[in-house]
Amino acid sequence: MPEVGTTARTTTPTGLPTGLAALAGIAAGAVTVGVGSLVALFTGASTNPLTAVGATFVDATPAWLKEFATTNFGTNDKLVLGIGEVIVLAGLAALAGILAARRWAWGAVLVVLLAAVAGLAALSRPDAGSLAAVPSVAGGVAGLIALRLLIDRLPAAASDDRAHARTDRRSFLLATSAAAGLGVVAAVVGRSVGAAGRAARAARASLTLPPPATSAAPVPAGVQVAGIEPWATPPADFYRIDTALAVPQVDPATWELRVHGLVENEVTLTWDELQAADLVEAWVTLCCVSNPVGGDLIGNQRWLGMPVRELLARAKPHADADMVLSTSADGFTASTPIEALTDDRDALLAVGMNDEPLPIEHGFPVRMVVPGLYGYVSATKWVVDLEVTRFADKTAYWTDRGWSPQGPVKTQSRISVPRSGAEVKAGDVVVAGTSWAQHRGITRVQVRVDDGAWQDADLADDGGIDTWRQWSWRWPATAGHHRLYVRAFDPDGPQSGRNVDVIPDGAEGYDQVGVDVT
Ligand SMILES: Nc1nc2c(c(=O)[nH]1)N[C@H]1C(S)=C(S)[C@@H](COP(=O)(O)O)O[C@H]1N2
Ligand SMILES: [Mo]
Repeated sequence: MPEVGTTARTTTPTGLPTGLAALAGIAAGAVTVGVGSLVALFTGASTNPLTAVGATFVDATPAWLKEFATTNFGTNDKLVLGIGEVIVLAGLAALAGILAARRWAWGAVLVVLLAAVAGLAALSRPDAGSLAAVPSVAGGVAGLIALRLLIDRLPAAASDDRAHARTDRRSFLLATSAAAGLGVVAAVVGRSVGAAGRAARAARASLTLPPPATSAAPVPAGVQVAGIEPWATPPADFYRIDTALAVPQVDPATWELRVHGLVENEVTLTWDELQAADLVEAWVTLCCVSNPVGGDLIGNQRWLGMPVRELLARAKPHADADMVLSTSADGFTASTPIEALTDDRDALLAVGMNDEPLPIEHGFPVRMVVPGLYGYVSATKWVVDLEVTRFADKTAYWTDRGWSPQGPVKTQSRISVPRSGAEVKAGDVVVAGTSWAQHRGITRVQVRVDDGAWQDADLADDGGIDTWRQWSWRWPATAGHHRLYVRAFDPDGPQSGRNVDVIPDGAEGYDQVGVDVT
């Protein structure tokens, strides 16, 4: 037994206050995380030990678990992951405390192991620098010191001197809560300051985008149906989907986009060269393959960017290339058919959204936007690399996790009003919503009540084939419980009514709402 104190206390295993030892471990764990988070302010948010472990876990997660997480937690999946991580860590830290109270070396080894796992995770991130493990090492050292100091102050469970025992206990609890409190504050400060991304934020704030060489055609006022979601999604409400636990911080001054692979000329595009190109403005509706029928992982915005086609023309792809693998600063990849990037559609290296530089979490400074394809195969944010290749030779991030290598958007519809479960009065009821078939266009929308006949809805004005289209229908509602269905048509015919899950290449089926008419 190592000495665990010099005052009168028992050192027999049975006499050790296990609960207090666990508390000491948890406090030391908080110190570890707190110090790690503070040091990560200097080495980058992705080197934060909790973030690095979480990100490694995300990349290693099998498709079914990820699918479960997005289905059940939606865009809160990152929060749920963070909470899960803290719970697991608290358990392991408590164990380290209990072990250390019995035999110091056991507890110490567990702390070192945990720090080593975090450090290795940080070093293995695609955007890791040589200092990536420093926060984990610093956190581990601080955690070891804290653990030792607290274990040395552990009061005995059974003591003859009750007054003495009480002061011992009080001073231990004070030291433990101080350590835990400081650790948590440091972790919160480290994360919130780091997440805000000072460097990228400052760069973004000082930017002015050049005007478009080709402006988007004016949007007809009649694209909007009254009383439903805005046709132009406010950037703050634009859905966000990515694998990044720490939003990549990319400085436009050092940003480069390398084009290589099956090309005649390797090309490297800088921010200044991108700004000097003829920029195009286009309204494009972006949506996620994980969007369930009726879901809201979809948004429509005006993007500003350089056509990818022009950059590829400089590189001169070989004739046998059929795919471009785009890679982000944090190692995400997407496989886009080369045809979608070289035909006449507005496939953009986007720098602007809604007349402003891209929001940092939507890909600042440069992302891809390709009309007609789901985001996972086209919309790479924080893009830094384009490899011209073949579907037969390379696979992208989600394809390696069970999703289809190709992801054209499926024609879909959503009923926005009335809401599911609504109670409405008999008589004229407005049924309205949105349909999309990017790069094909919506030609017709129909609504069905219960098992009645399909009825044509009124289409709102058209914002172009790359955007969603709103519609409305006046329903002569009769008393009772009714179910409303919607389906859209593109130039190839009606959308699929089969119920198909989102994996592997997007959901199919009719959106429907149940309504009580009184
Ligand atoms: N770097 C990076 N880009 C990414 C992703 C990602 O995980 N990492 N996710 C893609 C997916 S699945 C979608 S649906 C869109 C979402 O873009 P948004 O967050 O701007 O709405 O980004 C795409 N681009
Ligand atoms: Mo997505």
